[in-house]
Amino acid sequence: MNTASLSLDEIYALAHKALLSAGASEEHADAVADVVTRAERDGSHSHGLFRIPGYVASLRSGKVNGNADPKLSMRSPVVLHCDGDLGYAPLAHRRSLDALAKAAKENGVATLSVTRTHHFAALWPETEALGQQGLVAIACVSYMPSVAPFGASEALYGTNPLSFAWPRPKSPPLVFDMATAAMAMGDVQIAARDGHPVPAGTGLNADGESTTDPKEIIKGVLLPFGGHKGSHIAMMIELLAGPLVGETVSFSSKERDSSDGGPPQGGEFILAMNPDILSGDEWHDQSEAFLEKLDALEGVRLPAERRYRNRQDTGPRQINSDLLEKIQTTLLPT
Ligand code: NDP
Ligand code: PYC
Repeated sequence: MNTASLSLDEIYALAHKALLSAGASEEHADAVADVVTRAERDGSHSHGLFRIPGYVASLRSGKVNGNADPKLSMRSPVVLHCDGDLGYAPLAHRRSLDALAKAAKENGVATLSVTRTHHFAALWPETEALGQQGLVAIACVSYMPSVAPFGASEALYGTNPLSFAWPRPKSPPLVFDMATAAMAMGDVQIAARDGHPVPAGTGLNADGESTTDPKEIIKGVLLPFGGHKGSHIAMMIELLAGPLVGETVSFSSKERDSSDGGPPQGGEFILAMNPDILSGDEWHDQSEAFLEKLDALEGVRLPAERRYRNRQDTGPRQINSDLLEKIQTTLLPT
């Protein structure tokens, strides 16, 4: 794979310019470019610049409102709702997460439902931000049918990621963020682009047969991780990020979608919990002892450790040359 070296500032500038020139407002371009840059910084390549062509396509098609004005409202002291106004999720997060944190800190537990939004990013930016404020957080979104429920060979579930954050007194929060598909679609697409096979069990071809060829999986279906157990977690996310928040499940999101290659309209469910209220202020003694024991086990590494380590390197990042050329030649003003 040919790559080019870009500083984090250059990555931000490229994303920001492409979004602005496709019609995003300054606020949206900044919020999305920030999330894209942080993904590249942390090594979350499938949700960094790789997503810019999809973001631009959905602005150009008019599906996403580049001038969306997300509005936060309180349905109760602990139930917050953000109407995304058909824009991208990162600006809705900027306008809602501090209020969610405040409600959870005061009341012990609070939820944020985000509706009429388009989520095309990793989920750790939202859970990590809540973890940094001393809260336990869970977030999930659905997508478009790409994953066959356990036992089926037809897609119904999205790749439906789930992220969890746990605050730590002396270190950054413990965070995991994972698709409930055996592999995120973005990583399957990157493997197809780079000509790499994917592990057996990732998906099926269009005839319902197991394959390690990512191009065949893109024409067929992904499988859930962990057989029936992962399948049920994907089902739960369909319900939490759809009907519970007042949005659609993946299946209906696709029916409404214009197939422009960008993210579908959908919802997000975020739960924040204050362990000081739920447990009392001794909670971290036990959790720290547990996490230290876990971390000390031979062969174990804690989730987010890789990202946090990557983050310490403030130098340039290697970006796929074809992707860079595509953004520079077709998505920027001439
Ligand atoms: P990975 O399988 O790469 O990683 C999942 C989690 O496990 C991460 O927290 C990761 O931490 C951790 N992890 C990975 N390898 C190990 C290991 N060997 N030991 C311990 N922990 C490990 O993620 P996915 O490919 O499933 O998902 C990638 C991204 O795609 C996510 O950020 C997700 O939010 C995003 N996504 C977004 C969607 C959307 O609709 N917006 C849809 C689907 C996915 P670490 O990061 O430190 O490696
Ligand atoms: O990688 O599966 C994925 C994905 C879907 C939407 C955003 N990322």
